[in-house]
Amino acid sequence: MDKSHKTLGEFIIDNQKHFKYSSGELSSLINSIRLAAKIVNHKVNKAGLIDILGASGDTNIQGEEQQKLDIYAHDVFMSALINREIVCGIASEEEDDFITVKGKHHNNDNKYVVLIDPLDGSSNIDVNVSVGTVFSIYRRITPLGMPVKIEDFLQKGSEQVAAGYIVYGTSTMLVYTTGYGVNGFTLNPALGTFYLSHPNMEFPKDGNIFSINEGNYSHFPQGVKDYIKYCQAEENDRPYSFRYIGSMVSDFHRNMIKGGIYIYPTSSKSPKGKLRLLYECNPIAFITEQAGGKATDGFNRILDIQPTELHQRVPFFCGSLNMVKKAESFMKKYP
Ligand code: P6P
Repeated sequence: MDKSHKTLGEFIIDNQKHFKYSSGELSSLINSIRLAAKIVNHKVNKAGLIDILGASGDTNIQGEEQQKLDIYAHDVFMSALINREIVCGIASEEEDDFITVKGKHHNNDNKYVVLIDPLDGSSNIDVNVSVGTVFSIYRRITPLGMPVKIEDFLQKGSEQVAAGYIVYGTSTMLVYTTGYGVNGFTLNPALGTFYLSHPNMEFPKDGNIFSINEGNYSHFPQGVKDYIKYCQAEENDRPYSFRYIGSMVSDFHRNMIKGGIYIYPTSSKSPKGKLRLLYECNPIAFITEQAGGKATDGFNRILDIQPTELHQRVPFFCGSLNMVKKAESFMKKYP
């Protein structure tokens, strides 16, 4: 099986020409993420056997209880990214502010910033449900040689040069785009090698899976309530299925393969939504559009939103083109 599949390393080399800016730096950056993914995967896969389950006793800037594996994953990705002379700054869900990386010559001449959710869905770790890492890569916009600034991180999602996720599921996959389509790589744990298993991934234009936490139904905007009722209506020519894992990366990955829509709307409990624009919605939206899907906040394209703060939240409607359009048609009735 593995003989017929290109490795991630070979794929990166073959597609080097696509990285319009990079003389290999972006390739090296993807390689550092590959390494970190293997290390985190190794820990995630044996979480029940070592003292890495449960809460760390700390909370992040969102006031959310940090899991031990959250912090472990954060530390692994930080060291993998910092050790390569490519990144000048990193923003992480687990850090209040961004991290400046001066480089080994302390001259701030690295070109890329990375924004990352080291372990999304981490509340699922203790119950053995899949979790994920999401990352987003930009070129800095402030002058080389100067310390990175907040505006390097607050760029629109349309400016991303690469984005991807790792899903630590029944198998571990790394899925990413550099703006030339979406490709998925599956880890062979015996060899420690990622193989190209899902070339040129495409979001089905239609689907019948909707992913939303219906427990919050009474708190949803009326447009979302109407869309849910539409999906559940008897007269539907195609019965919908409700699938919600509680781990956005896993729900998204399944929907991209089978067709579907993931919605995390505003609610009275989450007035701006729950998902973070910079290191969850933007990278997933980039991948979505590259695969032919659609990602909005219910009204506006996610990649066009001008960020104003590092950890800002937005409502998120993401998935098959025609399903998102349908959901938006209900939202538009209640602007
Ligand atoms: P709720 C995980 O914390 C996450 O950010 C997403 O991965 C997931 O889809 C969502 O939150 C789950 O949130 O409020 O439905 O439990």
